[in-house]
Amino acid sequence: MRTHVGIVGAGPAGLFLAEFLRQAGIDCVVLEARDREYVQQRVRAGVLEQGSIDAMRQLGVDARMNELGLEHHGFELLWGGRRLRIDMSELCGRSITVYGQQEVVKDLIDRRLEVGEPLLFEASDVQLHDVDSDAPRITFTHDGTAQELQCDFIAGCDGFHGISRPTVPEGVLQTFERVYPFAWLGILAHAAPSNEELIYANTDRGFALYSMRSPTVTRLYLQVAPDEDIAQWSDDRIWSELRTRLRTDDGFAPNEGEIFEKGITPMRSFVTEPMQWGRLFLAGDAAHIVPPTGAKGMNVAIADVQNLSEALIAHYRDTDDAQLVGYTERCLRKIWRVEHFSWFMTSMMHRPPDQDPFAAKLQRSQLDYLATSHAARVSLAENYAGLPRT
Ligand code: RFL
Ligand code: PHB
Repeated sequence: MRTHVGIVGAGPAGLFLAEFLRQAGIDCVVLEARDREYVQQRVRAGVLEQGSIDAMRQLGVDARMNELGLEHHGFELLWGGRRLRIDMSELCGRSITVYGQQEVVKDLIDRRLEVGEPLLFEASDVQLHDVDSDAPRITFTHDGTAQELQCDFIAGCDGFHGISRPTVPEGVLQTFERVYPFAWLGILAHAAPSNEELIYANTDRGFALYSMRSPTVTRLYLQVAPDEDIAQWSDDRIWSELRTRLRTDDGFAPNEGEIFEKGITPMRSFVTEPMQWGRLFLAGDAAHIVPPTGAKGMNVAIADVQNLSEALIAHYRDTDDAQLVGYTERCLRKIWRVEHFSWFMTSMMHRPPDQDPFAAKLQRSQLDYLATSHAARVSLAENYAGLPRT
């Protein structure tokens, strides 16, 4: 088999890239380790920033998002029993849309299969070869048959635990990392949201996040220990902890209902530089991770592949490789802004187990500053709503 671009991974990065390239007349083959059902059911992100909405619209895969997505003009911070609303539309003229990552993934998979372009699920033993030559190859097994895909370029869109990044020889990549001393326990519940917007809560018992997926489904998170045993969290215990952490002086309480999904997510900041080696280009979680407090991971994955598709289009259409050469530099401008913002939101809202009184006072001062300073709120709003690619 031969193609222009071999794409490893059918998460948001791989699927967006495939559709951007297809619409520009560039062939690609997408190889995905998991089955279709698994990929479409995997519960993850929920917040799309404007650039990601625009990408869905540009590709014409926005029909269900327009119907089911929930546009939010603001979000709330909660501490000391009081809520502060950050009015993004007023502060920076932008909004976000709550639309589950698995819906985005489903829309893109549907499109790819509708147009009959190759997307191979359950591709096993995927390996990259001759990546630093002009003729890179991917070998894999599909339907019990060993296969080889010859490509011009390979896009490593296979997430943090994929095989693309480890293919790069030692010494080429530099990594930057922070691991946080806490994790998130996330649930989905059949309960109508009792607040229209997201609430990020900083409490003595740790962080909590109130979010939603639809008019009948609430998404909630609790800060827990990194090695937390989920078996210790009965539904009753989860609701009781959520009630306590999300309590406000004005009487807000989450509606409760049947919990139908439960999981624990570790928290990490991670960047690898450069994001390319030879003819391999890394994109999305394969190259960088942010803690989910800023709601940025999927958005920055989409921004990466917008950059990569523009670079590949310039290569094929104009025989101009300047953008391919500059891919890492362009991506990293947005990534480091997002890394800083995600670290900042995480640090401001969580209670590390070893927090000393000095750190607690700084945290409180930062929150009070937001309550009293328009400039501080503008900065928070524009980062949360997402800064444009440059
Ligand atoms: P993905 O989604 O991990 O997709 C990678 C794909 O590659 C496949 N794969 C392989 N395929 C072939 N061969 C191999 N050897 C392979 N190894 C792996 C995998 O099966 C998978 O299908 O990476 P991608 O595309 O870069 O997308 C990144 C996003 O998924 C991620 O950043 C976000 O989910 C992060 N995130 C959030 N991002 C946001 O923008 N807004 C949010 O509100 C938000 N909330 C979250 C989040 C992530 C969370 N978790 C669970 C990590 C909330 C949570 C709880
Ligand atoms: C979600 O709804 O899953 C969600 C929302 C905001 C975040 C992270 C996750 O910061």
